[in-house]
This record gives sequence, C-alpha cells and structure tokens, in this order.
Amino acid sequence: MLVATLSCLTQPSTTLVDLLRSGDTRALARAISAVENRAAGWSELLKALFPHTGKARVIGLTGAPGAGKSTLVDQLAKHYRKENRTIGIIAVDPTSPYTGGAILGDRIRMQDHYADPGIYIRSMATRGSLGGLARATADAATVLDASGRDLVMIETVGVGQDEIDIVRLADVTVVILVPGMGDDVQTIKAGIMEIADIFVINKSDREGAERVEREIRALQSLATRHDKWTPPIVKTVASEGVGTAELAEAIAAYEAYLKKENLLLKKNVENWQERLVEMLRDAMLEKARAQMDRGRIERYAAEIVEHKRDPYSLVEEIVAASAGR
Ligand SMILES: Nc1nc2c(ncn2[C@@H]2O[C@H](COP(=O)(O)OP(=O)(O)O)[C@@H](O)[C@H]2O)c(=O)[nH]1
Ligand SMILES: [Mg+2]
Repeated sequence: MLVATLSCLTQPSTTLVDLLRSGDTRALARAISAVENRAAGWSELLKALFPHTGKARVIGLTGAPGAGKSTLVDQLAKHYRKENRTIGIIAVDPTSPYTGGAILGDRIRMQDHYADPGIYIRSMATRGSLGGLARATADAATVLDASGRDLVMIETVGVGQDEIDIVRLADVTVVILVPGMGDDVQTIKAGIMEIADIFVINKSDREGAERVEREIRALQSLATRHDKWTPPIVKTVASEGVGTAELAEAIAAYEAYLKKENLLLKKNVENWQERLVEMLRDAMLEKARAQMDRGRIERYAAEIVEHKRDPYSLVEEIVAASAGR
C-alpha cells in the first residue's frame, strides 16, 4: 500500500487523495511527509487537495516552553472528541531536539488518543524544513483540512518570527501565560500579545493568576483591536482539565463573532495575502537559484568584496534574467 501511495505522488492520480479523504491515516502521514520534504509530486498533491480544503477550523496555541500547551491541547482534544469532532494536531516546538525532548514527552502523554483514529498527531521537524517552518506547517494544516478533519490545532512556542507566522495562519489564536514566571506579560513579546484572540492563564492553581490577569487587562486598556474584539481571559488548570470547557466556549464565541461581523472572510483573505507573498518569494528565489550553478553566489560575493561588481546592479541583472525565462 505504501509503495502504491508513493507512486501516486510522482504521478498525481486520485488514489492518494481518495485514500486520504477516506480517513486512511497512513495516507495522511505520507501526504504530510511528502509536502514537508517537498518530495517529487508535492505541488501536484497540494493542487489536488486544495478543492477539499477550507472546512477545518484552525486553532493556534502558543506560549512559553512548559506553559502547558501540550496538556491543554490534549484536554481540548478530549473535549472535542466528546462532541464527535475529528482532530488533527501539529506540534511545532523548536526548543525540542530531534531525538526526543518535549516532542517525545508529548507523544507519550498523548498516547491515550492513539487508539482513536479521530485524533491524528504530528510533530513537525523544526529545523531544516525546506522552504521554512511556517510553510511546512501551513502545508501540513492544508493536508489535514483536506483529509476532512473538523479541527486542526497547532501548538507552537511563542518565540521568533517563524512562530508568529505559524499562528497567523490560524483562525483563532490562543496565547497561554502562566503565573509565577517573573514579569510574565512584560517578558512576552509584544507581537505575541497582539495576536492573541484569547488569553489562557494556565496553572492558575498557582499563586499569581490574578496578577497576570490584571496585567493583561491593563495592556488591553491601552489599545483596541481593529476588529473591536476584546480577547477574553480564561483561567485553566490543564493538568486537571479545569477550564477546558470554558476555553472551548471562548473559541466558539470568537468564531461566532467573526461570522456575525463578517470578519471571517476578511481574515482569510488577509492570511492568504501573506501566504501568497511568501509562496511567490520562495518560488522566485528557487527559480533564480536554479539558474545559478553551485559556487556562483560565492564568486559573486568575492567580486563584490573586491569591488569588481556592485551588488545592486547584480541583483537587478539576476532578477531580469530569471523573469525572462
Ligand atoms: N500545576 C500545574 N501543572 C501543569 C498544568 N498544566 C500543565 N502542567 C504541567 O506542566 C508541565 C509542562 O506541560 P506541557 O504541556 O508539556 O507544556 P508545553 O511545553 O507548553 O507543551 C507538565 O509537567 C504538565 O503536567 C497546570 O495547570 N497546573
Ligand atoms: Mg509541548
């Protein structure tokens, strides 16, 4: 079956798409690997899958390492499974080494669900993803969407531009804070605060949850969002399942708000605008690179250093040459 699945990647038949659409998790895993690694036929596959996308809700969850993201995702997954919704989980954690660490921990903890085909969990390779982590995550989410999953949850550590790009592709973004980590809110990057549609104060069994709440409220009072939504603050104890239902309610309330205000479409258009620019940048860079043999960039760089060339004209020349082909 695997061989058959692979061969339909190079020759995009309907087989893999059909298998994937029928809920075959091995086909799903194959397809995600293929787009992640840009194996032969990856773009044909995405083209074939695209008509089946647009139905899944994508929930992004971000926060510092150890904030309880995986535990919370686990609880949310349980909650949604009771409503019979099917789930795809993408865990992106750049602090985890390839060989285990938090990812392994996640796998063990989430093993409860492994017998349930309604939950599919995927850890993304965080380094060396061709075309970047955000692109790989977006493509994996697309595959999960096409496979008919009702919900896709993306867990990512709230550091760096890559992670901000990742949560940007979500319909709803949940930022997870915890009490007792020093100047909690101040240490969270402003960029992350701005993308929160919902705040979670996890580990609110610990002291200081109220203080974190006050800090968030203080920040919120400084600025109103362009969509006029005030992100609610949900207190949870993820390890006990406390607050999970309230978080699910907050997520549903935000979705309802987006629908009521006709903002869902606008948000999707904005997301695609950014993704398109990124896809274009990747494709054009690839095209320019394909025309240059190995070592050409290095030779150009040496010539620039020796002032034999100026880099501005050089870039113009390369762009003009690749546009002409
Ligand atoms: N006391 C307490 N511990 C929690 C809570 N939620 C998660 N934890 C623990 O915090 C640790 C880190 O959780 P994890 O979900 O792996 O965090 P992640 O790195 O953000 O994914 C684990 O040992 C959890 O059991 C909570 O609400 N209260
Ligand atoms: Mg985790």
